[in-house]
Amino acid sequence: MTPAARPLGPLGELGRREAVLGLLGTLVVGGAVASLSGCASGPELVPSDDDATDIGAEVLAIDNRYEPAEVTVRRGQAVTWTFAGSMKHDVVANDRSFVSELLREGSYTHVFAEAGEFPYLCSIHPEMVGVVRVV
Ligand SMILES: [Cu+2]
Repeated sequence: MTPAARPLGPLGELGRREAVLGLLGTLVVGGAVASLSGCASGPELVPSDDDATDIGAEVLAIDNRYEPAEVTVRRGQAVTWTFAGSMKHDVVANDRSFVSELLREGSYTHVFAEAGEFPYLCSIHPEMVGVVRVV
């Protein structure tokens, strides 16, 4: 029995953890909290541009693919994804510039203001991938 060692052991451990947290806390905790909440609730949603009128391409999100998987639109045009099939899907841009809810029906529209190539996927079916090319 070492009465002094028992309380000091865990306290010493705690002290070390606190020291590490103290050093890294400001750098790490914010990012960790952000990624944890991102994990719990999915990526932060980008509202659908439902009032867009210049729809350059329409994509069907159906089990388990985007049809067509590649579309090209002009800068300023929108892409509308329509959800169908038996499972929920979403569209999540790799750069998070557009992120829909998980939907079984309905649609999601995003206006592309910048030229470029915007790959995306379904957050729960990583094999579902597509790309929007904006020219
Ligand atoms: Cu999916």
